[in-house]
Amino acid sequence: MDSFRALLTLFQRHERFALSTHVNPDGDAIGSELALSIFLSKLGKTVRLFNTDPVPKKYQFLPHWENIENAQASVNFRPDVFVILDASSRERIGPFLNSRLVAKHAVVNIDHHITAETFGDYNIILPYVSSTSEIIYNFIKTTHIAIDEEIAVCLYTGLMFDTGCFRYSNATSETHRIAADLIEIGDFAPDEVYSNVFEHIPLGKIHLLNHTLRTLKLTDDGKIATIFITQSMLDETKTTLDDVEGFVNQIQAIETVDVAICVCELPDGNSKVSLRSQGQVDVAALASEFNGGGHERASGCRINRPYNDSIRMLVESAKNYIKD
Ligand SMILES: [Mn+2]
Repeated sequence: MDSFRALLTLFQRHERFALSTHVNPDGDAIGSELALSIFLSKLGKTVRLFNTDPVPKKYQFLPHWENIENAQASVNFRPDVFVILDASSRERIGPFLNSRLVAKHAVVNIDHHITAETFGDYNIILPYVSSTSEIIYNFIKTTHIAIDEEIAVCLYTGLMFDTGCFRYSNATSETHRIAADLIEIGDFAPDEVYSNVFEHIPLGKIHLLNHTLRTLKLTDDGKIATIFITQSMLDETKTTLDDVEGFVNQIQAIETVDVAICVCELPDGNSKVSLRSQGQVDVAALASEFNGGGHERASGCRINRPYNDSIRMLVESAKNYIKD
């Protein structure tokens, strides 16, 4: 692939690199970031990693996670190349890094989100690839550097996280082949990675799930399911909006449901919405009615209305997508 060749040339020509990813980093964000940093070190480069948010405990089994510094640590570092991974937009790396970390030569944007903006000097955006980690795998495979044990566990973690343990439709045969290759190269047990990533749930999140499931409503035909989360529910369970991750998938799994809608009340009283579909309904189209976006089966939007109004509007619109 030409863009991979250009990327390798860019990497070979420069010496100092900064890497970053989005706020509230997940398994793909951290996995792809660490994998690329190991790769660049093997090329003999100076690499520093700066993230707005700390590495969550559950990812602290990954090699070199402790090399990830906070945003302020970048203040006197002027990289030749700044690589931003999995971020969707430049702003999503956080305000400090966005305004203060300036590259001498180029910004590289590597992403797989369908809504990804082309903010880089180099943009490698592959929306039909499962994860940024899968892109990094494919990139390294085109180079003379071998994927080693450390890179393998980082990339496998990214693949596993972004595919929901290979359950989502983005887990293609190619994703499975790559996963198998990484398991063969690596010195890790897949079940241990699973346990690290998915079985470290804080108790508060379980309480929040309990509160949230009590808000579950289905339309008469059972095809549209809604849940909501209010600020007072977050306060009561000492959780944050990040803890809501995964809830919408729970109600999408109900056997009659075609469209799952999760609405979070934001601190300003407006609504953050996640939409999921089993494949009958294109929820990217539904989200776009509310200026949002995403994939056919997973999308989101923001609505400048209270959560109860938002639910009503979303259910009304979703009904137009339901075929009898
Ligand atoms: Mn990702």
